[in-house]
Amino acid sequence: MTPAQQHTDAHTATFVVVANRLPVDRVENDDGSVDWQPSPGGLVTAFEPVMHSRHGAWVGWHGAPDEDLDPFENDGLRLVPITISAQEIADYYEGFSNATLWPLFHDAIVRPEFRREWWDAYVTVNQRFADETAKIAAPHAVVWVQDYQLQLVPQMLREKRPDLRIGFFLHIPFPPTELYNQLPWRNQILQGLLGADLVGFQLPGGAQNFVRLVRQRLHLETRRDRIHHPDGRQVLARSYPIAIDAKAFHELSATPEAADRAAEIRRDLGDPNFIFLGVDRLDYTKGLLERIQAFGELIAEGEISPENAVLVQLAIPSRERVDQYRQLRDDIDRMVGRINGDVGRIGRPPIVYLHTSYPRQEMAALYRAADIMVVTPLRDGMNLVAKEFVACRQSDQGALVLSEFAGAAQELRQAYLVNPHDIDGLKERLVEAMKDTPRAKGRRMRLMRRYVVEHDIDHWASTFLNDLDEVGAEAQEREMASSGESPA
Ligand code: ADQ
Repeated sequence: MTPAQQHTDAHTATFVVVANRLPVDRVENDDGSVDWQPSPGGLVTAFEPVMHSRHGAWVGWHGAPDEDLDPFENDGLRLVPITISAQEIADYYEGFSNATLWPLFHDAIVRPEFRREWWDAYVTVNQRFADETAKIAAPHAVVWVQDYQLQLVPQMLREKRPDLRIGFFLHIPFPPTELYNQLPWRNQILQGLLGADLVGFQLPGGAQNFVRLVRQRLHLETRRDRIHHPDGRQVLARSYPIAIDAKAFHELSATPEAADRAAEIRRDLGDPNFIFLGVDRLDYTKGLLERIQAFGELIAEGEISPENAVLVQLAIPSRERVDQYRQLRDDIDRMVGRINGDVGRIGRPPIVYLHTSYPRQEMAALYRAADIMVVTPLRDGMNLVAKEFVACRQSDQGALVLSEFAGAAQELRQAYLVNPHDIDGLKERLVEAMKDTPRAKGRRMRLMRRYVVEHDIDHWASTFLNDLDEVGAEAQEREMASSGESPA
């Protein structure tokens, strides 16, 4: 790093987002030069307005192991890359984050593995994120730490920089106490989170689980959503259900190009009466096998005819070096192959399975083309796909079949709610969503469309940041009162 960079990078960012990944992906041009492109579906849309208006910086890993990169600017965003070694990726990311915390926080659908060397790497990498953030944050800056990979950062950062206003948001569910208590490092994670002034969760239940654990395990005094920290601070634990840029999605799906593409997709699928659609990261939490099984049984029993219905399932490849994910991919391949094979006719298969990632425009066209969106996670913090589908509707038609175990079910109450563990119940709901009258569907969709537009991503980010400012102002008042000064 040059001395000039050191000077500009030191203590100047008044707003900092800290996340495992930077919001960009590296692309190599034909001439060998390197460019950075915004990652698809990233969180950056939520932060863009504040990032620009508040001199923002983003701290995160750039995606390549063992590589030191200097901070750089991209598209007006200041990006601060964190170096992570290949061994740390295996232990901190694939290990502790994705084979310990991810399954534990998702109802232990898959058995979480507890390994001491993974924990050690988690501590080391969290400390590195905290150290780098401490170097660039301006005095009294607002720092917003994201997600389960970085739960120790708030406390580590506060130790170095008590002047900062620290927020934390957990994108996945916060588990019930009975499950959480399996974690050998349960107290350390709670203490890590308590370094924040405001700890945000997707749902009120998650916030309540956290407060209860803090009381039971750390014996701190709590009152509703407020925790009295022994260092004199008050920490707030509240829910902020995450949202999408509903207007942008709607506009993308409303273009003539999207209309043409949606019509083309329909034609290519053989003009069925019903297009069922599933869109997921390939993850065992998403209930893909349950959904495919239910659809397959309906086909086998003749409840759904492959002549007039098709299930299009997109699965974006994910965490392919973690064993359970490889296993799931094989299981899905086998199940889809069996169902399509059993239909035993020449022509179009009842399930079109695409194991790839698509650009946003294509996603918007698919959402527009779909008649019945099927979202069946066994547990999900929120699930943005459900909201994206609703935002892309051009009229009040179409149906959303949604798992009760997705955070989104607490907001999209008018969806066809379902328990995905109950395959018969799921089959009934799929048929109901298909056979309901346009009027009944319209009533449901109208309310959900209104909700998704009114509660968009700007609303989410500004509610969180306003609350964080408020906690900050309260803390300042308390400090002044205790030092005998009167507030300005
Ligand atoms: P995820 O588990 O990744 O997020 P989700 O909320 O559904 O789950 O977001 C997935 C995103 O990926 C969506 O924006 C979707 O459009 C996109 N996507 C999925 N398949 C795709 C494909 N084949 N091609 C292109 N894009 C695809 C975590 C939590 C969620 C929580 C979010 C945000 O697990 O519960 O909603 O964070 O907080």
